[in-house]
Amino acid sequence: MKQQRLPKDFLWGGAVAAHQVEGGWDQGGKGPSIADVLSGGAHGVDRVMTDGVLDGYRYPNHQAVDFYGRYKQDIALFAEMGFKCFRTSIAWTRIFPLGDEPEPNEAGLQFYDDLFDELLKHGIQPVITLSHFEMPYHLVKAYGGWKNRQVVEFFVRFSEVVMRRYRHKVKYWMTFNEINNQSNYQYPLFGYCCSGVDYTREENPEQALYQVLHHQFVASAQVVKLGHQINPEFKIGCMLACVPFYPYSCKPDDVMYAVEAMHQRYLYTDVQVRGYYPSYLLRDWERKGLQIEMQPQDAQILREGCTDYIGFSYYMSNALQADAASNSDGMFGFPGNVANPHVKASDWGWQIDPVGLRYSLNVLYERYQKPLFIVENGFGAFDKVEADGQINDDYRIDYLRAHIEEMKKAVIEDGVDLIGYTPWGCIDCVSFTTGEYGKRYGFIYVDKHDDGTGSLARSRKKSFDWYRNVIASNGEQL
Ligand code: P53
Repeated sequence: MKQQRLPKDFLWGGAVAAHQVEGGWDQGGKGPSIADVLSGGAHGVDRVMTDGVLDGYRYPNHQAVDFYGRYKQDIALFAEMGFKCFRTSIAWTRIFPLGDEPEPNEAGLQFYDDLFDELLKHGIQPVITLSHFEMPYHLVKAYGGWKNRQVVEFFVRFSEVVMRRYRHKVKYWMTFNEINNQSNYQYPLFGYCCSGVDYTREENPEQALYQVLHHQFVASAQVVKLGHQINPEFKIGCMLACVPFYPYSCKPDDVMYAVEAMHQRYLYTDVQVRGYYPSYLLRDWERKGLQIEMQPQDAQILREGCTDYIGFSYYMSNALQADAASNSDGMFGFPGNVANPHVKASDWGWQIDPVGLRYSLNVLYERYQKPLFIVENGFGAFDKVEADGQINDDYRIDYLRAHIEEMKKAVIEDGVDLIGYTPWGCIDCVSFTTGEYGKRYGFIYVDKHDDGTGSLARSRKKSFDWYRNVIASNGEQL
Protein backbone atom coordinates (compact mmCIF):
# COMPACT_ATOMS: atom_id res chain seq x y z
CA MET A 1 0.00 0.00 0.00
CA LYS A 2 1.12 3.51 -0.71
CA GLN A 3 2.47 5.28 2.34
CA GLN A 4 0.37 8.40 2.91
CA ARG A 5 1.45 9.33 6.39
CA LEU A 6 4.49 9.92 8.49
CA PRO A 7 5.74 6.81 10.31
CA LYS A 8 3.99 6.09 13.63
CA ASP A 9 7.18 6.39 15.66
CA PHE A 10 8.16 9.73 14.11
CA LEU A 11 10.08 11.78 16.69
CA TRP A 12 8.26 15.08 17.13
CA GLY A 13 9.84 17.36 19.67
CA GLY A 14 11.79 20.55 20.17
CA ALA A 15 15.41 21.67 20.39
CA VAL A 16 17.65 23.94 22.45
CA ALA A 17 21.27 24.06 23.57
CA ALA A 18 22.51 24.09 27.16
CA HIS A 19 24.13 27.53 27.09
CA GLN A 20 21.10 29.17 25.47
CA VAL A 21 18.59 28.02 28.08
CA GLU A 22 20.23 26.81 31.28
CA GLY A 23 21.83 29.81 32.95
CA GLY A 24 23.31 28.78 36.30
CA TRP A 25 26.64 29.45 34.61
CA ASP A 26 28.63 29.16 37.85
CA GLN A 27 26.35 26.73 39.70
CA GLY A 28 27.02 23.12 40.64
CA GLY A 29 30.76 23.46 40.10
CA LYS A 30 30.37 24.53 36.46
CA GLY A 31 33.35 26.25 34.86
CA PRO A 32 33.16 29.14 32.39
CA SER A 33 32.53 28.19 28.77
CA ILE A 34 33.13 30.29 25.69
CA ALA A 35 29.44 31.26 25.76
CA ASP A 36 29.97 32.78 29.21
CA VAL A 37 32.41 35.35 27.82
CA LEU A 38 30.18 36.41 24.91
CA SER A 39 28.45 39.74 25.37
CA GLY A 40 24.91 40.45 24.22
CA GLY A 41 24.52 42.05 20.76
CA ALA A 42 21.65 42.85 18.41
CA HIS A 43 20.83 42.62 14.70
CA GLY A 44 23.78 44.49 13.19
CA VAL A 45 25.63 44.76 16.53
CA ASP A 46 28.25 42.03 16.94
CA ARG A 47 28.63 40.07 20.16
CA VAL A 48 32.03 40.68 21.75
CA MET A 49 34.24 37.82 22.90
CA THR A 50 35.76 39.26 26.03
CA ASP A 51 38.97 38.10 27.67
CA GLY A 52 37.29 36.51 30.66
CA VAL A 53 34.18 37.81 32.40
CA LEU A 54 34.66 41.59 32.57
CA ASP A 55 32.86 44.47 34.21
CA GLY A 56 30.78 46.66 31.93
CA TYR A 57 29.51 43.86 29.70
CA ARG A 58 26.16 42.11 29.64
CA TYR A 59 26.43 38.33 29.41
CA PRO A 60 22.99 36.96 28.54
CA ASN A 61 24.01 33.31 28.77
CA HIS A 62 24.84 33.61 32.47
CA GLN A 63 21.17 33.52 33.35
CA ALA A 64 19.64 32.59 29.97
CA VAL A 65 16.08 31.47 30.80
CA ASP A 66 17.03 29.57 33.97
CA PHE A 67 16.21 26.15 32.58
CA TYR A 68 18.76 24.98 35.16
CA GLY A 69 16.38 25.93 37.94
CA ARG A 70 13.05 25.45 36.15
CA TYR A 71 13.45 22.41 33.94
CA LYS A 72 10.74 20.42 35.70
CA GLN A 73 8.13 23.03 34.96
CA ASP A 74 9.38 23.37 31.35
CA ILE A 75 9.41 19.63 30.72
CA ALA A 76 5.82 19.44 31.98
CA LEU A 77 4.92 21.97 29.26
CA PHE A 78 6.81 19.95 26.62
CA ALA A 79 4.86 16.90 27.77
CA GLU A 80 1.62 18.85 27.46
CA MET A 81 2.49 19.47 23.79
CA GLY A 82 3.08 15.74 23.43
CA PHE A 83 6.82 15.84 22.71
CA LYS A 84 8.29 12.44 21.90
CA CYS A 85 11.83 13.76 22.16
CA PHE A 86 13.75 16.80 23.35
CA ARG A 87 17.08 17.87 21.92
CA THR A 88 19.52 19.66 24.16
CA SER A 89 23.26 19.60 24.71
CA ILE A 90 25.37 18.67 27.70
CA ALA A 91 27.40 21.67 28.87
CA TRP A 92 30.95 20.31 28.76
CA THR A 93 31.88 22.73 31.59
CA ARG A 94 29.37 21.15 34.00
CA ILE A 95 31.19 17.85 33.58
CA PHE A 96 34.76 19.08 33.16
CA PRO A 97 34.83 22.69 34.41
CA LEU A 98 38.26 23.41 32.91
CA GLY A 99 38.22 20.71 30.26
CA ASP A 100 41.58 19.11 31.03
CA GLU A 101 40.88 17.53 34.45
CA PRO A 102 41.36 13.77 34.78
CA GLU A 103 38.09 13.31 36.73
CA PRO A 104 34.58 14.62 36.04
CA ASN A 105 32.48 16.83 38.31
CA GLU A 106 29.83 14.64 39.97
CA ALA A 107 27.37 17.50 40.57
CA GLY A 108 27.28 18.20 36.84
CA LEU A 109 26.73 14.53 36.00
CA GLN A 110 23.93 14.35 38.56
CA PHE A 111 22.19 17.38 37.02
CA TYR A 112 21.84 15.64 33.65
CA ASP A 113 20.82 12.39 35.35
CA ASP A 114 17.96 14.27 36.97
CA LEU A 115 17.09 16.14 33.79
CA PHE A 116 16.99 12.96 31.69
CA ASP A 117 14.97 11.12 34.37
CA GLU A 118 12.44 13.93 34.34
CA LEU A 119 12.14 13.70 30.53
CA LEU A 120 11.84 9.91 30.57
CA LYS A 121 9.21 10.09 33.28
CA HIS A 122 7.08 12.00 30.77
CA GLY A 123 7.88 9.60 27.94
CA ILE A 124 10.19 12.10 26.23
CA GLN A 125 13.51 10.78 24.98
CA PRO A 126 16.56 13.02 25.21
CA VAL A 127 18.46 13.70 21.96
CA ILE A 128 21.89 14.92 22.94
CA THR A 129 24.47 17.15 21.27
CA LEU A 130 27.93 16.72 22.78
CA SER A 131 29.33 20.05 21.64
CA HIS A 132 27.06 22.99 20.93
CA PHE A 133 29.17 26.19 20.93
CA GLU A 134 30.13 25.84 24.61
CA MET A 135 33.64 24.44 25.01
CA PRO A 136 35.51 25.23 28.23
CA TYR A 137 37.05 28.71 28.11
CA HIS A 138 40.18 27.32 29.77
CA LEU A 139 40.84 25.15 26.71
CA VAL A 140 40.83 28.28 24.58
CA LYS A 141 43.14 30.23 26.88
CA ALA A 142 45.61 27.49 27.74
CA TYR A 143 45.57 25.35 24.58
CA GLY A 144 44.43 27.59 21.72
CA GLY A 145 41.14 25.73 21.30
CA TRP A 146 40.77 23.04 18.64
CA LYS A 147 43.98 24.06 16.85
CA ASN A 148 45.66 21.94 19.50
CA ARG A 149 45.52 18.17 18.99
CA GLN A 150 45.39 17.62 22.76
CA VAL A 151 41.82 18.93 22.75
CA VAL A 152 40.82 15.77 20.82
CA GLU A 153 41.76 13.70 23.85
CA PHE A 154 39.87 16.00 26.26
CA PHE A 155 36.73 15.90 24.13
CA VAL A 156 36.84 12.14 23.73
CA ARG A 157 37.27 11.80 27.50
CA PHE A 158 34.26 14.04 28.14
CA SER A 159 32.18 12.18 25.57
CA GLU A 160 33.15 8.79 26.95
CA VAL A 161 32.20 9.81 30.48
CA VAL A 162 28.73 11.02 29.49
CA MET A 163 28.02 8.23 27.01
CA ARG A 164 28.82 5.65 29.71
CA ARG A 165 26.90 7.47 32.41
CA TYR A 166 23.74 7.90 30.30
CA ARG A 167 23.98 4.74 28.23
CA HIS A 168 20.55 3.56 29.37
CA LYS A 169 18.91 6.99 29.13
CA VAL A 170 20.03 8.42 25.78
CA LYS A 171 19.95 6.67 22.41
CA TYR A 172 20.36 9.55 19.92
CA TRP A 173 23.60 11.56 20.06
CA MET A 174 25.28 14.16 17.87
CA THR A 175 28.94 15.14 18.00
CA PHE A 176 29.45 18.79 16.85
CA ASN A 177 26.58 21.19 16.33
CA GLU A 178 26.68 22.99 12.97
CA ILE A 179 30.32 22.08 12.50
CA ASN A 180 30.28 23.85 9.12
CA ASN A 181 29.45 27.30 10.51
CA GLN A 182 33.17 27.91 10.79
CA SER A 183 33.50 27.85 7.01
CA ASN A 184 32.28 31.40 7.50
CA TYR A 185 35.64 32.22 9.07
CA GLN A 186 35.50 35.92 8.17
CA TYR A 187 33.12 36.28 11.11
CA PRO A 188 35.02 35.76 14.37
CA LEU A 189 31.89 34.53 16.18
CA PHE A 190 31.57 31.38 14.08
CA GLY A 191 35.11 30.09 14.45
CA TYR A 192 35.06 31.03 18.07
CA CYS A 193 31.88 29.15 18.88
CA CYS A 194 32.67 26.04 16.86
CA SER A 195 36.29 25.75 17.91
CA GLY A 196 37.54 28.49 20.22
CA VAL A 197 39.54 30.00 17.37
CA ASP A 198 39.23 33.47 15.84
CA TYR A 199 40.36 32.66 12.30
CA THR A 200 40.62 36.35 11.37
CA ARG A 201 43.65 36.51 13.66
CA GLU A 202 45.41 33.60 12.00
CA GLU A 203 48.18 34.24 9.53
CA ASN A 204 46.60 31.71 7.20
CA PRO A 205 42.94 31.30 8.22
CA GLU A 206 42.27 28.39 5.88
CA GLN A 207 45.29 26.46 7.09
CA ALA A 208 44.07 26.92 10.68
CA LEU A 209 40.49 26.02 9.72
CA TYR A 210 41.38 22.71 8.11
CA GLN A 211 43.75 21.78 10.91
CA VAL A 212 40.96 22.40 13.40
CA LEU A 213 38.55 20.43 11.26
CA HIS A 214 40.89 17.50 11.02
CA HIS A 215 41.04 17.40 14.81
CA GLN A 216 37.26 17.58 15.06
CA PHE A 217 36.72 14.92 12.40
CA VAL A 218 39.10 12.59 14.22
CA ALA A 219 37.44 13.34 17.56
CA SER A 220 33.98 12.82 16.11
CA ALA A 221 34.97 9.49 14.56
CA GLN A 222 36.58 8.28 17.79
CA VAL A 223 33.43 9.17 19.70
CA VAL A 224 31.21 7.33 17.20
CA LYS A 225 33.31 4.18 17.49
CA LEU A 226 33.50 4.38 21.26
CA GLY A 227 29.78 5.05 21.55
CA HIS A 228 28.96 1.91 19.58
CA GLN A 229 31.16 -0.08 21.95
CA ILE A 230 29.47 1.42 25.00
CA ASN A 231 26.02 0.63 23.66
CA PRO A 232 25.52 -0.95 20.21
CA GLU A 233 22.00 0.53 20.19
CA PHE A 234 23.33 4.10 20.12
CA LYS A 235 22.59 6.19 17.05
CA ILE A 236 25.29 8.82 16.68
CA GLY A 237 24.98 11.58 14.13
CA CYS A 238 26.84 14.55 12.77
CA MET A 239 25.13 17.94 12.58
CA LEU A 240 25.14 20.24 9.59
CA ALA A 241 23.79 23.78 9.21
CA CYS A 242 22.07 23.10 5.92
CA VAL A 243 21.74 26.41 4.16
CA PRO A 244 21.57 25.24 0.56
CA PHE A 245 23.09 27.39 -2.17
CA TYR A 246 20.86 27.69 -5.22
CA PRO A 247 22.11 28.95 -8.55
CA TYR A 248 20.57 32.39 -9.02
CA SER A 249 19.74 31.55 -12.62
CA CYS A 250 20.05 28.74 -15.17
CA LYS A 251 23.17 30.40 -16.55
CA PRO A 252 25.69 27.55 -16.53
CA ASP A 253 28.21 29.64 -14.58
CA ASP A 254 25.66 30.22 -11.82
CA VAL A 255 24.84 26.52 -11.70
CA MET A 256 28.49 25.50 -11.47
CA TYR A 257 29.26 28.18 -8.91
CA ALA A 258 26.49 26.82 -6.70
CA VAL A 259 27.87 23.27 -7.06
CA GLU A 260 31.30 24.49 -5.98
CA ALA A 261 29.84 26.45 -3.08
CA MET A 262 27.91 23.41 -1.86
CA HIS A 263 31.28 21.76 -1.26
CA GLN A 264 31.48 24.02 1.78
CA ARG A 265 28.45 22.20 3.18
CA TYR A 266 29.15 18.70 1.90
CA LEU A 267 32.80 18.46 2.85
CA TYR A 268 31.76 18.06 6.48
CA THR A 269 29.19 15.35 5.89
CA ASP A 270 31.39 13.72 3.25
CA VAL A 271 34.08 13.14 5.87
CA GLN A 272 31.79 12.35 8.79
CA VAL A 273 29.34 10.11 6.94
CA ARG A 274 31.65 8.46 4.39
CA GLY A 275 34.83 8.38 6.45
CA TYR A 276 37.37 9.95 4.10
CA TYR A 277 38.30 13.29 2.58
CA PRO A 278 36.58 14.05 -0.73
CA SER A 279 38.70 14.62 -3.84
CA TYR A 280 37.60 18.22 -4.39
CA LEU A 281 38.92 19.16 -0.95
CA LEU A 282 42.26 17.42 -1.37
CA ARG A 283 42.70 19.25 -4.70
CA ASP A 284 41.82 22.54 -3.02
CA TRP A 285 44.48 21.99 -0.34
CA GLU A 286 47.03 21.10 -3.01
CA ARG A 287 46.23 24.20 -5.04
CA LYS A 288 46.52 26.43 -2.01
CA GLY A 289 49.59 24.69 -0.62
CA LEU A 290 47.86 23.84 2.66
CA GLN A 291 49.64 21.22 4.77
CA ILE A 292 47.37 19.56 7.26
CA GLU A 293 49.11 17.60 9.99
CA MET A 294 47.72 14.12 10.32
CA GLN A 295 48.85 11.07 12.26
CA PRO A 296 49.31 7.72 10.53
CA GLN A 297 46.31 6.14 12.27
CA ASP A 298 43.92 8.98 11.39
CA ALA A 299 42.70 7.63 8.07
CA GLN A 300 41.61 4.43 9.77
CA ILE A 301 39.97 6.31 12.64
CA LEU A 302 37.91 8.29 10.12
CA ARG A 303 36.88 5.14 8.26
CA GLU A 304 35.81 3.40 11.46
CA GLY A 305 33.78 6.29 12.83
CA CYS A 306 31.13 6.97 10.19
CA THR A 307 27.98 8.47 11.66
CA ASP A 308 24.68 6.58 11.78
CA TYR A 309 22.53 9.48 10.66
CA ILE A 310 22.71 13.11 9.61
CA GLY A 311 21.21 15.71 11.90
CA PHE A 312 20.74 19.08 10.32
CA SER A 313 19.30 22.52 10.89
CA TYR A 314 17.29 24.23 8.21
CA TYR A 315 16.18 27.86 8.42
CA MET A 316 16.77 29.35 4.97
CA SER A 317 18.29 29.02 1.53
CA ASN A 318 20.72 31.32 -0.29
CA ALA A 319 21.13 32.11 -4.00
CA LEU A 320 24.44 32.61 -5.79
CA GLN A 321 25.25 34.71 -8.81
CA ALA A 322 28.64 33.97 -10.37
CA ASP A 323 29.00 37.45 -11.89
CA ALA A 324 28.53 39.05 -8.48
CA ALA A 325 31.20 36.89 -6.86
CA SER A 326 33.95 39.47 -7.28
CA ASN A 327 31.98 41.58 -4.83
CA SER A 328 33.16 40.09 -1.56
CA ASP A 329 30.29 41.69 0.36
CA GLY A 330 27.71 39.09 -0.60
CA MET A 331 25.04 38.33 1.98
CA PHE A 332 26.41 36.65 5.11
CA GLY A 333 29.87 37.41 3.76
CA PHE A 334 29.62 34.88 0.94
CA PRO A 335 30.80 36.22 -2.44
CA GLY A 336 27.97 36.36 -4.96
CA ASN A 337 25.27 35.64 -2.37
CA VAL A 338 22.39 37.79 -3.55
CA ALA A 339 18.80 38.27 -2.41
CA ASN A 340 16.44 35.69 -3.87
CA PRO A 341 13.57 37.65 -5.46
CA HIS A 342 11.18 34.70 -5.09
CA VAL A 343 11.17 34.52 -1.29
CA LYS A 344 10.64 36.83 1.67
CA ALA A 345 13.00 37.27 4.62
CA SER A 346 12.65 37.49 8.41
CA ASP A 347 13.45 40.69 10.35
CA TRP A 348 17.00 39.34 10.62
CA GLY A 349 17.35 38.84 6.87
CA TRP A 350 16.95 35.03 6.91
CA GLN A 351 15.19 34.07 3.67
CA ILE A 352 12.07 31.98 4.19
CA ASP A 353 11.92 29.04 1.80
CA PRO A 354 9.92 25.96 2.82
CA VAL A 355 10.59 24.18 -0.49
CA GLY A 356 14.28 24.44 0.38
CA LEU A 357 13.64 22.00 3.20
CA ARG A 358 12.30 19.36 0.80
CA TYR A 359 15.21 20.15 -1.49
CA SER A 360 17.69 19.65 1.38
CA LEU A 361 16.11 16.38 2.47
CA ASN A 362 16.31 15.10 -1.08
CA VAL A 363 19.89 16.10 -1.87
CA LEU A 364 21.19 14.78 1.47
CA TYR A 365 19.33 11.50 1.17
CA GLU A 366 20.36 10.96 -2.44
CA ARG A 367 23.99 11.65 -1.59
CA TYR A 368 24.30 9.50 1.56
CA GLN A 369 21.36 7.10 1.83
CA LYS A 370 21.45 7.54 5.61
CA PRO A 371 18.57 8.43 7.92
CA LEU A 372 18.11 12.17 8.37
CA PHE A 373 16.93 14.10 11.41
CA ILE A 374 15.73 17.72 11.21
CA VAL A 375 17.07 18.86 14.55
CA GLU A 376 16.43 22.61 14.06
CA ASN A 377 13.96 24.65 12.05
CA GLY A 378 12.04 27.72 13.08
CA PHE A 379 11.20 31.35 12.84
CA GLY A 380 12.97 33.96 14.98
CA ALA A 381 10.60 36.89 15.48
CA PHE A 382 9.59 39.66 17.86
CA ASP A 383 6.48 38.58 19.77
CA LYS A 384 3.87 40.89 21.22
CA VAL A 385 2.04 40.14 24.44
CA GLU A 386 -1.53 41.44 24.16
CA ALA A 387 -3.29 43.19 27.03
CA ASP A 388 -5.05 39.93 27.91
CA GLY A 389 -1.73 38.06 27.97
CA GLN A 390 -2.23 36.25 24.64
CA ILE A 391 0.62 35.92 22.16
CA ASN A 392 -0.80 35.49 18.68
CA ASP A 393 2.19 34.20 16.76
CA ASP A 394 0.42 33.30 13.53
CA TYR A 395 3.59 34.14 11.55
CA ARG A 396 5.40 31.34 13.40
CA ILE A 397 2.58 28.89 12.79
CA ASP A 398 2.60 29.82 9.09
CA TYR A 399 6.35 29.27 8.86
CA LEU A 400 6.28 25.91 10.62
CA ARG A 401 3.18 24.67 8.79
CA ALA A 402 4.73 25.42 5.41
CA HIS A 403 7.95 23.63 6.37
CA ILE A 404 6.16 20.58 7.79
CA GLU A 405 4.14 20.31 4.57
CA GLU A 406 7.35 20.16 2.54
CA MET A 407 8.90 17.74 5.02
CA LYS A 408 5.91 15.43 4.58
CA LYS A 409 6.30 15.51 0.80
CA ALA A 410 9.93 14.48 1.18
CA VAL A 411 8.98 11.52 3.35
CA ILE A 412 5.74 10.44 1.70
CA GLU A 413 6.32 11.29 -1.95
CA ASP A 414 10.11 11.09 -2.20
CA GLY A 415 10.72 8.25 0.27
CA VAL A 416 13.30 10.02 2.39
CA ASP A 417 14.12 8.19 5.62
CA LEU A 418 13.48 10.83 8.28
CA ILE A 419 13.76 10.14 12.01
CA GLY A 420 12.10 13.23 13.42
CA TYR A 421 11.57 16.95 13.62
CA THR A 422 12.62 19.18 16.51
CA PRO A 423 11.89 22.88 15.92
CA TRP A 424 14.50 25.22 17.36
CA GLY A 425 13.98 27.16 20.57
CA CYS A 426 10.77 25.35 21.54
CA ILE A 427 10.97 27.54 24.63
CA ASP A 428 12.21 31.12 24.10
CA CYS A 429 15.94 31.32 24.69
CA VAL A 430 19.02 33.48 24.08
CA SER A 431 19.70 33.91 20.37
CA PHE A 432 23.05 32.50 19.35
CA THR A 433 24.05 34.99 16.64
CA THR A 434 22.88 38.15 18.42
CA GLY A 435 22.60 37.20 22.09
CA GLU A 436 19.13 38.71 22.17
CA TYR A 437 16.10 37.59 24.11
CA GLY A 438 13.96 39.56 21.65
CA LYS A 439 14.59 37.11 18.79
CA ARG A 440 12.12 34.44 19.84
CA TYR A 441 11.38 30.98 18.47
CA GLY A 442 9.31 29.36 21.20
CA PHE A 443 5.91 27.81 21.61
CA ILE A 444 6.49 28.82 25.22
CA TYR A 445 7.01 32.50 25.94
CA VAL A 446 9.54 33.54 28.58
CA ASP A 447 9.08 36.92 30.21
CA LYS A 448 12.65 38.17 29.89
CA HIS A 449 13.92 41.17 27.93
CA ASP A 450 17.12 42.64 26.60
CA ASP A 451 17.06 45.50 29.09
CA GLY A 452 17.36 42.92 31.86
CA THR A 453 13.75 43.16 33.01
CA GLY A 454 11.30 40.26 33.18
CA SER A 455 10.12 37.70 35.70
CA LEU A 456 11.19 34.65 33.66
CA ALA A 457 7.58 33.44 33.93
CA ARG A 458 6.47 31.00 31.22
CA SER A 459 3.26 31.23 29.16
CA ARG A 460 1.77 29.39 26.20
CA LYS A 461 1.70 31.14 22.82
CA LYS A 462 -0.96 30.47 20.20
CA SER A 463 1.54 28.17 18.48
CA PHE A 464 1.62 25.97 21.60
CA ASP A 465 -1.88 24.60 21.01
CA TRP A 466 -1.28 24.43 17.30
CA TYR A 467 1.85 22.30 17.72
CA ARG A 468 0.16 20.07 20.29
CA ASN A 469 -2.46 19.29 17.68
CA VAL A 470 0.16 18.70 14.99
CA ILE A 471 1.85 16.11 17.18
CA ALA A 472 -1.41 14.50 18.32
CA SER A 473 -2.45 14.03 14.68
CA ASN A 474 1.07 12.91 13.66
CA GLY A 475 1.29 15.83 11.27
CA GLU A 476 -2.14 15.34 9.68
CA GLN A 477 -3.71 18.49 11.12
CA LEU A 478 -1.64 21.49 10.18
P1 P53 B 1 19.77 32.48 16.29
C1 P53 B 1 23.21 30.14 10.78
C2 P53 B 1 22.44 29.41 9.92
C3 P53 B 1 21.64 28.44 10.44
C4 P53 B 1 21.63 28.17 11.81
O1 P53 B 1 20.03 31.14 15.48
C5 P53 B 1 22.42 28.87 12.66
C6 P53 B 1 23.18 29.87 12.14
C7 P53 B 1 23.99 30.66 13.04
O2 P53 B 1 25.11 29.90 13.30
O3 P53 B 1 22.56 28.59 14.02
C8 P53 B 1 21.69 27.72 14.71
O4 P53 B 1 19.61 32.09 17.71
C9 P53 B 1 22.31 27.23 16.01
C10 P53 B 1 21.53 27.61 17.26
C11 P53 B 1 20.91 28.96 17.04
C12 P53 B 1 19.90 28.81 15.92
O5 P53 B 1 20.52 28.39 14.72
O6 P53 B 1 20.95 33.32 16.06
O7 P53 B 1 22.53 25.84 16.03
O8 P53 B 1 22.40 27.56 18.38
O9 P53 B 1 20.30 29.49 18.18
C13 P53 B 1 19.14 30.09 15.62
O10 P53 B 1 18.52 33.06 15.72
